Parts: sequence; C-alpha cells; structure tokens
Amino acid sequence: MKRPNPLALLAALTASVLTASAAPPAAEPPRPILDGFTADPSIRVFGDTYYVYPTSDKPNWNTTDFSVWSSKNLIDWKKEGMILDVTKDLAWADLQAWAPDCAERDGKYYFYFCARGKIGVATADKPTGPFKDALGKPLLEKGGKIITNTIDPWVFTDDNGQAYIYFGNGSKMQVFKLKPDMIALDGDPVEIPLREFREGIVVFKRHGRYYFMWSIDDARSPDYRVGWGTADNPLGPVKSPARDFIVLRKNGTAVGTAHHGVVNVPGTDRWYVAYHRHAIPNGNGYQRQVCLARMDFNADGSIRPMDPMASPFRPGDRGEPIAQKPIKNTR
Ligand code: FUB
Repeated sequence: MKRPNPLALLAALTASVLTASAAPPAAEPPRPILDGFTADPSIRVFGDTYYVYPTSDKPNWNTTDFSVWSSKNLIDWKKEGMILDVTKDLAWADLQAWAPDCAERDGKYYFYFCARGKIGVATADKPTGPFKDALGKPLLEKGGKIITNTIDPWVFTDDNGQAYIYFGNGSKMQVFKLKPDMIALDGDPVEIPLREFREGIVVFKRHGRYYFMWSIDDARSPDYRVGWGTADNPLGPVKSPARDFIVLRKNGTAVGTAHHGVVNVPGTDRWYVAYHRHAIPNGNGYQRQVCLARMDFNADGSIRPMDPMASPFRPGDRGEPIAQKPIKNTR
C-alpha cells in the first residue's frame, strides 16, 4: 500500500479545520430609512402618506429642533424639513427637543414633544407643519399627581374618539385622557405598571386588544430593548407574556435597538416598527439611526420577536403603498 504524503495530510487537515471554524459571512444590517443621525421615531399615517417624526440627534442629547420625513411606500423617504425649533418657537424651553409624536383630529395636526424634560403641544394645518406652540406653556410637567419624568409622549385615539396621552421615564408610566380639543388634559393621570419599564411607551389596538410596547434599559446601552404586553382597556392593567417578552433586542452590529413607533398599513393586517439603533459604524446612544422592521403576530395575537439585522423589504420590492380605499379597518 502506498504511504500517504505527510505534508499533503497536514495541508488537508489545516484546510478542513479552517473551513469548519470560519464564521459565516457577516450579514449586512438594514440601511437606515432617514438621513443623518435620528432617534425615537414616531411613525404615523395621514391620508395616503407615512410620516416619521424623530429626535434629531446632537451630542449629549442637546437637541434643539424637530424635522419630519414622508414616504408613500415605506421605502423611499423624503425629508420635508424642520417643523419646530425650540430655540425660537417656544417661550418656556430652548433645549432637549426629544421624542415627539403627532396625531390628527378633524383635519388639524397635533405635535407632542419634549423640551427641557416637559411635554408641549403644537398645532398645524398640515402634517409637515410648521407647528405653532398651542399653549405658551407645557402641557405636562412633573409634580403633584404626575410622578414620572415627563418625556416620551405617545398619543392613542380609540375607535370611540377618546384620545389618550401616555408618557414617562424612570420606572413609571402614566396616562391622561385628552379633551376633544387635543390640547387639554381630562381628569387625573392613571399609572399603568409595566414590567421593566424605562421609557418610549407605544400603544395601539389590533383586533380589539390594546397592545403596549416600551423600551427597557438605558438608551446608551447596547442592551436597550423592547418589551410588550396587552390589555382589554386603554387604561390597563397590562399583562406581559411569560415567553418572548422581549421582541426587539441587539443582534450582530445592530445594538441599542429600541424606542420605536408602530404603524399599520391601512386596510391590511400588516404592521411595521420604526426603531432606532446606535449608528453603524461608530455610533452610540447620542448618535443613532432610524430603521424599519416588519412586525408579525402569531395566531394567538402574540408579537413575534423581530431581528434588527433583517431588512423588511428585498431589493426591487414596491413597499407598502397605501390603497385608495382601505378594505378592512384593523384598528
Ligand atoms: O432622545 C433622547 C432620549 O433618549 C429619549 O427621550 C429617550 O427615550 C431616549 O431614547
């Protein structure tokens, strides 16, 4: 029998070890949907257009102005421009312009935003502004019955027309009913206990159930993540699942993935999440990027965990243009 060549054996062994231990090619993270450094996206539909209202990041969260982006299909995004500059447009704060949201009622647009740790409201005739401070003072400020930090507002309007403003940071989340004018609070706040709550509350309704989602940990941490629960009532109580309580968390180069907004494609049961991550490359909690993920549900209504390394659309997809006549209202 012919003896094997020891050098050839060594070469074959080395090659097989290298092949077995080589990491699979690194997957590319999805491209951000907005240009520049942005965070805390609220994503909304008005008419046939999607809008994203984010924080415009600056070092140490010393942010001063808000801009809005629009899209007809969730793929192509256009910067519409600045809609509020807290250094010029407010009498009561000039810094820390954070985490806004926008709501529509009877053809008027209501922009809720943070400035200097208080929540204000501004109004406009178009979703693209310009917005004008409605009160000349904050709508919400910590103190008295308001026991949480007054940042990160989220407005939800129920099918019966009752609107709610949810907010909070620290460990407590509170909610007020809004009066029909959308710029006045109605009654006392209600605290809704949420598991591991830190900030970034989101509320929406699907198939008659109220979904609550929120951010956990510090926005500067790679482990910043999203948990959730449901309720039978917009004022809670909220129950979180034992399994898959966290539905968005870091993966690969996508870290600090949280503080999101949720949008339903009108007339469908398709849902998307706009969230931020630490910018890739070289980002951090003050330098973030807004991305999009598709949010799917199991048959029992539970939210399926999302992967921040997955893109919601493939090259060539047409995205989610809004049908002229919605077929079914899923709100
Ligand atoms: O963008 C400033 C702050 O960072 C937000 O208010 C928090 O939710 C966190 O994302």
